[in-house]
Amino acid sequence: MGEAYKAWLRYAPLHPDQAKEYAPWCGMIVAEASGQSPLFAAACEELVNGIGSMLGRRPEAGASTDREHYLMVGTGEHSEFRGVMETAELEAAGDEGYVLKTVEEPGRRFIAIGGKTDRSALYGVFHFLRLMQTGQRIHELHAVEKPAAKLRMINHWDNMDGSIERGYAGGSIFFREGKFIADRKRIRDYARLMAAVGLNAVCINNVNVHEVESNLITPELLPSVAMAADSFRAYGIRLYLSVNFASPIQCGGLATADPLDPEVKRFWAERAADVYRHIPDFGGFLVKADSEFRPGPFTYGRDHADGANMLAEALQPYGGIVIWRCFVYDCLQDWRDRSTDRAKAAYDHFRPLDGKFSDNVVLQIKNGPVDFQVREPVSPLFGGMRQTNQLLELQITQEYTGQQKHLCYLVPQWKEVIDFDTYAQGEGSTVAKAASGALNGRPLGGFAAVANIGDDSSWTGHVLAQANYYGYGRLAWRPELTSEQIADEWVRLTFGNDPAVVGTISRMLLDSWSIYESYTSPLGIGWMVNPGHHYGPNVDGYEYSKWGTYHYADCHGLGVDRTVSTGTGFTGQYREIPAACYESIDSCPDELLLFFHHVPYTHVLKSGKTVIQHIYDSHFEGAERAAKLVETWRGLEGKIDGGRYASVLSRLEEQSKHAEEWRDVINTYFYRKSGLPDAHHRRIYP
Ligand code: GCV
Repeated sequence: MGEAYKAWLRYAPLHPDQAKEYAPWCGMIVAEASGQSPLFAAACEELVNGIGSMLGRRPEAGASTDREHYLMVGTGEHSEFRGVMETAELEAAGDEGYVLKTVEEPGRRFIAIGGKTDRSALYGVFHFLRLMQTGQRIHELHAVEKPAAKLRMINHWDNMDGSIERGYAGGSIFFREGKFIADRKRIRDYARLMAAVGLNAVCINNVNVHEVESNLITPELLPSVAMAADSFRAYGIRLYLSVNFASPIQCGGLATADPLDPEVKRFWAERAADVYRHIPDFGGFLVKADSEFRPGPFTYGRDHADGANMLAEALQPYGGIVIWRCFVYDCLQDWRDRSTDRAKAAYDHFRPLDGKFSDNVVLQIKNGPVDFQVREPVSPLFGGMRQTNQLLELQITQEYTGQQKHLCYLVPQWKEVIDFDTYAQGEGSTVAKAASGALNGRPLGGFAAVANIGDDSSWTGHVLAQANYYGYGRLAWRPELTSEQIADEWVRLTFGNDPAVVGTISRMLLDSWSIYESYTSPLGIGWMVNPGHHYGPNVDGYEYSKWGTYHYADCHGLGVDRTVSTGTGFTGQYREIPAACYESIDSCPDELLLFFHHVPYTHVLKSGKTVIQHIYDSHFEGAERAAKLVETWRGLEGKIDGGRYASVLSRLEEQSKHAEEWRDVINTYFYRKSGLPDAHHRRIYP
């Protein structure tokens, strides 16, 4: 495996000056814990290997009396470690957080890493190694870190035939040809990458659970699921499964899946007992129900609370949870019917059920109300639920954002989502707080994201798409990190600390969402993609379809009127302040104008341009900026290894060509519709 495989755990040899600074601290490791737990052992192994690789010399294991200078890794249980840490610090860090502390006492100088639990030690070690890799000082450390949310989860949309729904980096790392892949080395390597960014939960199969995968909860497949769970457990990650709501029929031989039927309840109770016999720390079930042809409680005249609570009851004795998706809408809509609005669906379905879900149910809400478009407003459901556990669902895999052929660093998009103020409980009621549970004092909550991982040797196909996975993990741990901080950190870990490399790649990442948006998706309109695979431009691809995703362009203008006064009423799902902002064409931000309003092409934006001129300008500029990415990358030749350089270059070249296609298709389409010329007389094909 090449450099790309190591991702953010390369531990490349450090510059000699840097190495000289760190070396005195890193000659010996004192372990202040039983050392028996696999998690603690993984932490120590990581520290030894990481330091060995960066400094060229592996630290020895020793006792605190052996030397004056050392690293101490420990847990709160151990008296020597506890003596170093203050109780308040350990409590502040909690069960997953950790403390990093440089201690200088007469006769001994050391850095203590760890916290209350073995998991704290593991996360602390990854943090410490990150400091070394990114060239930071370790002499005066005093950091207390705690994750923002309990659940920091990854959803894989992998099928057992080895394919991945919306996967752009090869086949599944779990399954091939209907079976689990026997060699689990790759899963272990993957779990390590996950733990390094603080992720603690993984669902390994697609939310669209097909026939074979329905059997993952049966005795036939549970031993294999248990082996996968073992690999993840070694890095503190709990395994979850997506389940088919119709399993009682599919694999239980029952005639119904009605959640209130006693036989159905018995079926799920038995399955839960069996799952926990094989995997005592199993996380729980992830469910897509009554959505895109998946079965659900509606078939039996029941609601989502009936469905979710029935599964929750089955898992409750074992501490398991149900993650129930809110991506529920009518996918057989009639495009002629302009009163139905897909954006309203999740709120309409779930808001009335607030307070009716069991405590071990978490609702998983997509970041946008429609789907994972390039630009959408935040789902109003985050401001609407007060008595329900919530999980923010993001999409790392780039279904609508260039499919890992185009560069699109998504962290800035996610930041806008998590920093969005719902005003649910006055100013400062951000999505980050709602999702983590902090806003409403909920017992559970957090973040989930659809993986962009496959069996490609780079994990993500586009090497720079690793930044999205990395960034998601870091945000789920610490939502207040900035896009810039995360980009800088990721580039240093992945490509080293050469300032020219760090500056160039960080800039490319930070500009990339705006570049992609400018040639694909003006002013929040979205969906102008080829149906089915969703790659490449097709302005009317979904315009007359049943999926509820329209732009309503005609010869006068375009956009969807979602106002309360004249449109679908969607803006009314937000709390007063955001609702008023989106309702008025004057206050609605330009970048979301066409999501909320239908306007003439001659409407003047806050930028001073007309809508049509904005469309032309952004598409010309977007294609130019995509071409510049290629040139910028070429400037890095020789500064990074040849393999990764060439692989990224070829994708940027494809992106640049494809951006021209986007530019010409969109510009021509709107020129033909509007008949309005480009003020700058650039080439638009008539
Ligand atoms: C897993 C979109 C995608 C589907 C996906 C669905 C979902 O519609 O195109 O592939 O299905 O979202 O999130 O359930």
